[in-house]
Parts: sequence; structure tokens; C-alpha cells
Amino acid sequence: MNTEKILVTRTTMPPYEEYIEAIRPLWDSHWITNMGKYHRELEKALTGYLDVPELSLMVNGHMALEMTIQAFDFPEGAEVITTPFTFISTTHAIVRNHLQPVFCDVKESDGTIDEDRIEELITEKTVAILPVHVYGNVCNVEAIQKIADKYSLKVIYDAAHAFGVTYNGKGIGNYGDAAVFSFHATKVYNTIEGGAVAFSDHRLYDRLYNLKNFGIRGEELVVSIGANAKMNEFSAIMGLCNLKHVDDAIRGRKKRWELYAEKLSGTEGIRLFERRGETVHNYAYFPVLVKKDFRMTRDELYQCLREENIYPRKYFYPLTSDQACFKNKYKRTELDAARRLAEEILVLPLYPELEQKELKRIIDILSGNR
Ligand code: T4K
Repeated sequence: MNTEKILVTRTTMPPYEEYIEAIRPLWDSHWITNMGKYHRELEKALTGYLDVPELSLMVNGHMALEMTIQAFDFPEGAEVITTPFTFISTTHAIVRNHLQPVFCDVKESDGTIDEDRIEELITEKTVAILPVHVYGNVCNVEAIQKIADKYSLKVIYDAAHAFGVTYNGKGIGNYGDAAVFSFHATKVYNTIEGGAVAFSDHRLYDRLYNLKNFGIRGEELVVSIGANAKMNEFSAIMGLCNLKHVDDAIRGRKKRWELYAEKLSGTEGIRLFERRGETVHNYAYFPVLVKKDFRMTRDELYQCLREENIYPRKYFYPLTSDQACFKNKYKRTELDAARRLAEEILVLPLYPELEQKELKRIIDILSGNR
């Protein structure tokens, strides 16, 4: 058996010397945080790369979500319609803002929120919709915006998986009132830990700035209550270095993604998600659905791969609404499709350096060729 573990992903890093050279100036300036030179540079560079009107950098994707929700100043106890088929951060961010998540079912075709089920969940307490572009699959942004406009709701996208995705020729961060990205080590693009919020209303820039920096606006002036969610200079420099290589990284992912898709799309009992047209994808993950007619269950396949030193992940099982901290706490809604996906999902290893022979080994196991 191959002894090297193949994990679900592997952090993409710039060449060692490149990063070391890039951080050298920090030893001259001794300025390593609090919106320094590189923080400003990265904010500008990412505004361009993501093709968004404005952007605010944050210490991580989760705090970016929390701060964004907080920036809208929703009344305590208000309801936010969201998806349970996501990483726990999405739901935590709502609840930690003293708001009530209302879980909406998702579409089996792509795992994103089912826009046809949103309206029935709206009450006089609803203030926002918080969908997730899960795996970089683009939500039905047009339909969601239409509903939001009809009921005067805010739309905050969790775009943690959608770095670099474009839809209809526009960066994905242009949709909704705000879109939140994660630059965690496990993502297509990383700043070690990091995140950002994209938006078009300039007032959000100031609100987020205050929220991420204690509301400080001068040595003797604190204008509002805030936390500390700033990105430091080592992370910002990592971001600047990684940005130079991210297109190559996405190309590397694409090549591997396409090989998986080509070889697995005909496999009995394995289904792939559909993707919307007009999308430039980032190939962030390779999720498969293990259906009843596959020769083993999802959990048996998960175990079988682990025995081969291959470590896929069940992103996202269980649903966040079924996690111990949330179970039976919020309004009961029908989540049949989401539950089915959570039972069938398996995310296979995908990263730019994943070797062809390893990729082939994974494909062979799934295809029953070994
Ligand atoms: N919204 C959504 C929809 C999200 O998916 C996430 C994060 C967020 C919001 C919040 O964003 P952040 O606050 O995280 O910026 C991982 C990530 O920690 C998390 O960022 C990510 N979603 C989630 C889907 O996956 P775990 O618990 O699976 O991570 P872990 O430590 O098991 O790592 C997974 C694999 O990644 C490892 O097997 C190997 C590789 N890895 C991991 C680390 C930490 C590396 O190669 N290098 C590393 O440094 O949560």
C-alpha cells in the first residue's frame, strides 16, 4: 500500500524564497499589523482580481461573515433564511449575531439553496437571505434577488468556496448586498487564515472597518463598538504572493477535476453536481454523490478509501441544523433534499499537485477497476 496519505486538499504555497524575500521589509519597518502597507496593497489587488466594487479584508472567513451580518444591524431575534448544507461557520455566524436561522431546503442538482422554497419561509420577522455558493456552485442569484427585492430583504452570500468564480461575466462578489470569501489554508486561494467581504455600498466599508478595528478612528476617538478582526501583514504578504500563482493553481485543479469528471461520469451509482451555464468555475472541490445503485454505501466507500490511505471528507454531513448545538432549536422546516445530499456526499481529494497516478488510483477504486 502507498504509505503517503492523500488528504482531501493540500495548502497551495508560493515558492519558499519568494515569501521569505517578500516578508523581509517587515524587519525594517517593524509594522506587522493594523492595516499596514501590505493590507492596503492586498485589498486593492483583490478588488481587481475578484472584479468587485469594494472589498474589506478580514482575519478569516468566519469573522468576515459575522462582521458582515453585524454591519446590517438587524434587530435581535430576526430571522435569516439560510441553507443547512454548509460548513458550520455559516450557521454559527447567524446565531452568534442573536438572529434565528430558518433552514431552507437545497436543490439536489447543485446543492445550493432551493430558490423555489424561500418564499414560503418568509415571515414578518425575516430580514435577510444567506445562501452559500457551495463548492463554488453558483446559486440562482437572479431569483434570489427578485425575492429579496419583493420583500425588502438583504442578501448576504457565503462565497467562502467561490474565490475567482465569475457568473455572467461578473465576479461572483457582485451579487447580493455583500459576499464573503474565505482565504483559509484549505481554499483555492489562501492568506494562511483570512477572508474578505465584497460589496458595492461604500457605507459598508466604514462599518466593517469599525467592526474589525474596535471602532477606533483616532488616537483618542472610538466611534462605535467593534471587535478585532484585522488581517496581519504576514498574511497579507502571503496573499500577495499566492495571487501571482492562483491562476496556475486553478488551471492545475481544472485539469484534475476534468479527469475525474470524464472517468467518473459514467460510473454506475456515482452522480456529479450540475453547474450553471455562464459560469467560470474555480474547481475548488470534487464532490460526488454516492447513490443507492453504487456497489457500496457512501460510508463503506469512505472507509474503503481510508484503508488505501486516501482521505476524502463528508463535506457537509451532518447538516448544520442537525448538529448537537442546533438540533431542535429552530423552526422545523422540510429539508428532504438536503438530508439526502448529506447522506450521499463525498468530497474527493483535489489540489493542484495531486499526482496523476494517485488520481488514477482513486478513480480506479471508484470505478471498481481494483
Ligand atoms: N463558510 C463556508 C461555506 C466554509 O466552508 C468555511 C470554511 C467558512 C464559511 C469559514 O471560513 P474560515 O473562517 O475557515 O476562513 C476546513 C477549513 O478549516 C474551513 O476553512 C473550511 N470552510 C471547511 C470546509 O474545511 P476542516 O475541519 O475540514 O479542516 P481540516 O483541518 O480537517 O483540514 C482539511 C484538510 O486540509 C486536511 O486534511 C489537509 C488540508 N490542510 C489543512 C490545514 C489546516 C492543509 O493542507 N493545510 C493546513 O494547514 O475545515
